[in-house]
Amino acid sequence: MTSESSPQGLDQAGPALMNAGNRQDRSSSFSDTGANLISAEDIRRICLEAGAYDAGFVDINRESLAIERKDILRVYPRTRTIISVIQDLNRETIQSPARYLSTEEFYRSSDDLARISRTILRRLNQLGIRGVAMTGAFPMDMNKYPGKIWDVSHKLVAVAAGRGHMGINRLVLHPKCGSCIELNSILIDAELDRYDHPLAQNPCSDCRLCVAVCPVGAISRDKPFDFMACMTHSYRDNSFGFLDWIDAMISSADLSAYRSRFRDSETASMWQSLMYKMDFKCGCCMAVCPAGQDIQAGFQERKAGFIKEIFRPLKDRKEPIYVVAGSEAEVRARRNPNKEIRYVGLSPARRI
Ligand code: B12
Ligand code: SF4
Ligand code: SF4
Repeated sequence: MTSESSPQGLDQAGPALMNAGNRQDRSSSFSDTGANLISAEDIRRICLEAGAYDAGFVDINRESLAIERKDILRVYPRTRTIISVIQDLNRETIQSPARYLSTEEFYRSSDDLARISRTILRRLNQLGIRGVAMTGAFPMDMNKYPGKIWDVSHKLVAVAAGRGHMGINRLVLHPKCGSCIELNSILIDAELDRYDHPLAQNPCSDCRLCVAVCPVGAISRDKPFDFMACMTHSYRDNSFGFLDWIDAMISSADLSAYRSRFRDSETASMWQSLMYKMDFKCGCCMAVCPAGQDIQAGFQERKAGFIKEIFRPLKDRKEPIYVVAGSEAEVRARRNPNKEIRYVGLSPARRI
């Protein structure tokens, strides 16, 4: 037997689940009477035993998930509960000016989170609970590109499940480990005896370091998040940049015209992204955020040191910044002499 088919800890969790024995036949006659409620505490224990840093639960009818409900039910029509699964990241790696290490931390943690989510689901399967584990980010539904290619917004689920609140940087800030988390959601067919609710307090301290560090001005306290500015830069090697790359290859008259749009280091970066996984060009709004108990006390005591050691090396990092010509992002990026403007030259027909 594999460890998945005989999960560790199942025998401890099993007897404690209310009416768990009845649930084995539930799939053949699914009509939710609400009679067989599952213990949220037991499911939480299964999540933590599987390696999750934290987990919370939301019912499918929650008002704050109204805009997600149709997509959630399309993915899994029997969804009754959504489990928000949280994985913490190693903060020091996320903060390093060696951004390729930060990229690696994202991906290794995503892999862990995917494995943890599947382990949780297989344990629940053993108890007669069925469901679907989402992906943390990619792959998504590219038939919907350039629209809403994701089906479940893990941020909205995590907030509804009381795992944190969105800060000014638009990331979910966990009360303990702040912004340095990745999220996933598991859709299950069971109703629980208790659900979680949004936290009373937002861990965001309004320090605005995220606003100051963003090289393209995507984050502001009062304006909506500039999705395009962030995506054009940080996701240079993603779908949007990839289309630009194909454009450049097809429409350049010769090699020097191509190299004016993609110099060798940029072609090499695209190669690396295709070979390994997409290189994030930024993520600085996560790196500089001092929210969360693990970091907030130390930050308050030695703010100047934090600015010098963490904020300045990222803010002053010499690097290319990718913008659409004439955008507000270009204006913002030009204010920092350490940044070199590089245009993403998508033809107007391709711009979102
Ligand atoms: C699309 C997407 C992007 C897009 C758009 C980002 C965005 N803000 O939506 C782009 C490509 C720009 C992006 C970039 C990044 N992303 Co991203 N992305 C996603 C994805 C696929 C969906 C995000 C989503 O739900 N958007 C919906 C929009 C509408 O949400 P929103 O802008 O926050 O607005 C809603 C609410 O926030 C609220 N709202 C709006 N404004 C404000 C303002 C305040 C102050 C508050 C409180 C609320 C609020 O109302 C809006 C409507 O409901 C998720 C994975 C997933 N399936 O959930 C990952 C995800 C959100 N990304 C993540 C990460 C880590 C990143 C990057 C750091 C990656 C990087 N290294 O560059 C950057 C950070 C950018 C940022 N500061 O948000 C993590 C976030 C983890 C966390 N701690 O929250 C996720 C959850 C992936 C994961 N599995 O962990 N991302
Ligand atoms: S990832 Fe970078 S570009 Fe995107 S919002 Fe954060 S700081 Fe700005
Ligand atoms: S950096 Fe400061 S303002 Fe931005 S989200 Fe974090 S705590 Fe809030």
